[in-house]
Amino acid sequence: MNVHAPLPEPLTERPVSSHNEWDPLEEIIVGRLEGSTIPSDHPVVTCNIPGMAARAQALAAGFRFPKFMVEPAQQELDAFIQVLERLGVKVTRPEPYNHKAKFSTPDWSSRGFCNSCPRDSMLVIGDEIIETPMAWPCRYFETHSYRPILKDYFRRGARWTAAPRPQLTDELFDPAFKLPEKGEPIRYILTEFEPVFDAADFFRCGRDIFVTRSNVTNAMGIEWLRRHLGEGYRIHEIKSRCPNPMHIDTTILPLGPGKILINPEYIYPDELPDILKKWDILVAPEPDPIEDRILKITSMCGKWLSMNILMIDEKRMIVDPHHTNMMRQVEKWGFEPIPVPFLHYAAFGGAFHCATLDVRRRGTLESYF
Ligand code: ABU
Repeated sequence: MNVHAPLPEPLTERPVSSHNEWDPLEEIIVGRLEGSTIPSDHPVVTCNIPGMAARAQALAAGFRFPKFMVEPAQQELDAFIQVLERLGVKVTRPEPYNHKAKFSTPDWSSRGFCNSCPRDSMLVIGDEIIETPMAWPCRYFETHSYRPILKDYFRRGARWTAAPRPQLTDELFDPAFKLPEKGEPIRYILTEFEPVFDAADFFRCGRDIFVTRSNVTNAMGIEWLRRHLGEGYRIHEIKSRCPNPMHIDTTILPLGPGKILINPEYIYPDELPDILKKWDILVAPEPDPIEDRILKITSMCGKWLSMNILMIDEKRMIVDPHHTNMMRQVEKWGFEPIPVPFLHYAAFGGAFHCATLDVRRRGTLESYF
């Protein structure tokens, strides 16, 4: 199969329609880097950023990301968009936005961050797009840069919801929180003061939706989504051993019906929900180490970003060519990797899955279990 062959013409007229992570991709929102600002200092931010980047973030909080970080990431982003378009996928972009502007609630003030990762702030379930109640104060107004897109989808028939806007006052954060040491039970910085969640802590397999709790998603947030979606969906919690969990898409991700990719450090197969144990469990290979000093210092992400794959359909996937172990392994499993260099984007919070939000995939709502 020619991996650059465009997808067949869309069959659906719905502006938002996506039920899983692998149906043929028709339209995707891709994030933007213009206006990116180093996140304002807060314990919920620093607890999730790796050592060196966290120290730099604390010193430079509220300043624009420097050019030497933005420019190479922008080049990679532009090339990624070209690949998607060549594959016949419609690419939709948020507005450029001044994330450096200071904003306040009655309780606190902050500057913004960026809209590099639409995967976090919006969750697509079928024809509904849900703005999520995010726990990072600097992301409080992040969806505003997507509002023109959201209004357009809404005018064309999509359902558009915003979860209850959280207060993000001190009661939400455990002041005594420390990252667990090796062997200690996993704990989280969040209390159950109010529902919060990032969309990237969930993945969708039709009527079954899977979630990991994290330092940005609490039990109340998961329960809010469960009640909101009602009886048509089942939400299953997956136990992760990640000591600083933030987002499911470097821990476990479905690659197609019956195929689940797992991070062997964070997921123990015998602890998976029973329904997932029946799927083929594909163990991600050890990530290829990143030796470049600047990339290592500036990354906001962990080494398992090699797993942050975007499925174009059940066979084709976008993978970073740096991760040769992953490229070779997915080929052995019968997939067709499409290599796109993207390592510099890690400084802005992710790779292909994080940087995108698939709003339309051709397919119907199904039960895969
Ligand atoms: N937003 C996904 C990246 C999280 C990680 O560092 O693994």
